[in-house]
Amino acid sequence: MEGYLVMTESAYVPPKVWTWNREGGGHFAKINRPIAGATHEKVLPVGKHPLQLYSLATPNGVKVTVLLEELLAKGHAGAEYDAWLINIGEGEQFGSGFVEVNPNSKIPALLDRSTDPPTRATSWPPPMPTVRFGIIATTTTGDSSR
Ligand SMILES: N[C@@H](CCC(=O)N[C@@H](CS)C(=O)NCC(=O)O)C(=O)O
Repeated sequence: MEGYLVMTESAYVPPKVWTWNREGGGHFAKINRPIAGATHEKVLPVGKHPLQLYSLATPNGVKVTVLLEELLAKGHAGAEYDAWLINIGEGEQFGSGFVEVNPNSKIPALLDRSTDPPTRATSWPPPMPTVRFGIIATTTTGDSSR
């Protein structure tokens, strides 16, 4: 069947009661856990801009960087940000500071420190680009039509 992907493995049958197979499922299954929360204390670094981005250059991790860079290229100075590396391969998404910003322990996570208290903008939920674009567009130029 040229041009088609042929599935050779049998269909996945979910177990009645799920158990965590830490070693199964490859690299990313190993870093995921069936429970939420911090595994260790780690204060996040904070830079000079209101927007603090905590992420890593994975396909999902670059989404907010792309958004902010597009806004900056369009002249939205309010989209200036400090970017900090969260190495999910090393479990840094389970540090206490990161979990405070995003309890789901997923990158990318964005913190807006221009509000009191700071606004936690993470993509799970709500969809971050929509929320962030609205906030950035209205707070930087007052013109959200561009
Ligand atoms: N819905 C989110 C998903 C974010 C997501 O899945 N991030 C992954 C990396 S690409 C992550 O943080 N994984 C770490 C973990 O699950 O512990 C999005 O589209 O940005």
